[in-house]
Amino acid sequence: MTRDHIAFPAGFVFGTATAAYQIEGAVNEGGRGESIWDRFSHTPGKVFEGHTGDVACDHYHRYEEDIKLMHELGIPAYRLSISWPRIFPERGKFNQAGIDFYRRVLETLHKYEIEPAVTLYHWDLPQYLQDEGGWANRATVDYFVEYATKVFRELGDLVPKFITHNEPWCASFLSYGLGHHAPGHHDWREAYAAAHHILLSHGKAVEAYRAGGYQGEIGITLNFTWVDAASHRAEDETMSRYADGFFNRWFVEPITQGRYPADMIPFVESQIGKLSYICPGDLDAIAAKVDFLGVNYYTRNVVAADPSAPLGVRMLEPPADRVTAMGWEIHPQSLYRLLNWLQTAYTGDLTLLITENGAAFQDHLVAGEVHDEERIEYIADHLEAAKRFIDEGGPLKGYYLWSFMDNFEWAFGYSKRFGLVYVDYETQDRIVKDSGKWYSEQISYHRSSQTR
Ligand code: IFM
Repeated sequence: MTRDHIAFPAGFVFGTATAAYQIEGAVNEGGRGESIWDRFSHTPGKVFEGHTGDVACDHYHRYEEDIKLMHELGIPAYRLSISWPRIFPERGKFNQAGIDFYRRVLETLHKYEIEPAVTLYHWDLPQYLQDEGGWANRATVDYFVEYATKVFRELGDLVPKFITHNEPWCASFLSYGLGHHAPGHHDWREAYAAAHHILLSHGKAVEAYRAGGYQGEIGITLNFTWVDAASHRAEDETMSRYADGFFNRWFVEPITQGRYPADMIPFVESQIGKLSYICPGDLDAIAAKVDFLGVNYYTRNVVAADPSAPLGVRMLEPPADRVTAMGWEIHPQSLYRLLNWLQTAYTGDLTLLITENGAAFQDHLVAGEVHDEERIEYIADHLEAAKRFIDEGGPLKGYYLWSFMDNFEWAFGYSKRFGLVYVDYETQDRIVKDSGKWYSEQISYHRSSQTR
C-alpha cells in the first residue's frame, strides 16, 4: 500500500536537510580544524561502537553527485550547514579553502536550480573555543558573530535563507547538562548559560546580517517536543507545564518575546542559582526580528508527576507499535497542535518553516531496493497534519525532510538511518529508498497541481 499525494498551495517549498558533520567526512582536509564532535566521537564510550564522522558519507568529495541525485529526484530546496572549523580552523585564522568548498557546493545547487538554506551552527563548535568553556563562556558569542559575518560576506550572494542555529536545546541542555552530545558535560549551570549565549549569538548575528544590507532572509531553528500530561490530575498537569517550559518555552519565548518564561524562572533558579549570566540588553538582542521561525518536530512526550523520578517528572513509555527506531512516538496530530500553539502563543503572522521532520526505521537493502513503507506513512501523515494547519490559514511555507541521505546520527553513530537515500557505508553507494521515490512523486504532484 502506498500513500496518495497531498495537494499544497502554490509557492510551498519542499526540501530535504543534512548537516556538515553528519555527512561531509574529510575532517583533516581543506585546512579544517578540530571540532568538539571530532574530540567527542574519538573519546571511547561516547558514540555507538566508536563511530566517528571522519568519513561519514564522504560528501566533501561526492557533493556533486549527491546534488545531481537531488536534482534527479526533483527536490527544489536543500538545507545544509557550514562547518565552523572549516572557516576558522584556529582562533582568528580565516581559511579561504573552507569558503571555497561551500562556494562550490552552493554554485552546484544553483546550477541544478535547488534553493539552498544554510545553517551556520549545527553543533560542530571549534575545539579551541570549547577549551575555553565553549558556549558556557560568553566570549564565544563574539567569535560566533565574527564567523557569521564572514560567511555572510563571502557567501551571502548565494544564500537566500540563513538559519543561525539548529536546535539550541540540543546544543546546550543535551550537550552541557545531560552530556549525551559533545562536549558531554553534566553541569546544569553551564547548560543554562550555554543556552543563553547561543540565543544571544543568534540575535547578534541577525543584527550583523541586517547591518550588512543583504537581500535574503534569516531565522533560527528550534526543536519542539509536544508535551501532554499523563492525566488531568493537577500534579501531572503541573509537571507537563514544566516539561513544556524545559523543552520548548525556554527557547521560543526569548526569541519571540524577549523574556524567559516567568513560571520557569523560580524553578530553574532553585536548580542552578541566580541567572547572573544575563546582562542588561541581552533579551532585546535575542528578540531581534527574524524573517521566519524554523520548526523541527519529530515526536511528543507524555509526562507524569513521580516524586521518585529525577526532578519529579517521569516520561511514559510510548506504545511499542507506534515508535520509530529512535524509540520516539509517532504522533502527527501533535505537529498540527504544535503549529497552532506556536502561531497563537508566540509567532502570529511570522512565517513558519518545518526545517526538519522525518524518521529512522530499520531499513533493509534487498536486491538493490529499500522498501520503507513505514517512512512513507510517517511522512504522509505529517504532511497531512501540516496541510491541515495551512488550510486553516496558518503561515507555514515550507517543509524540509530530515534527511536527504542516511548519515552520522550523533551518539547513535551510523546505527540509525533517517535518509530518503540509503547509504552503503562500505562502498559509499547511494540507493534511493521507496520513500525517496514517493517524496519525489509528491513534489512532482505538487508542481503539476499548482498549474491545474
Ligand atoms: O540528526 C538529527 C539532526 O542533526 C538534528 N535534529 C534531529 C535529527 C534526528 O535526530
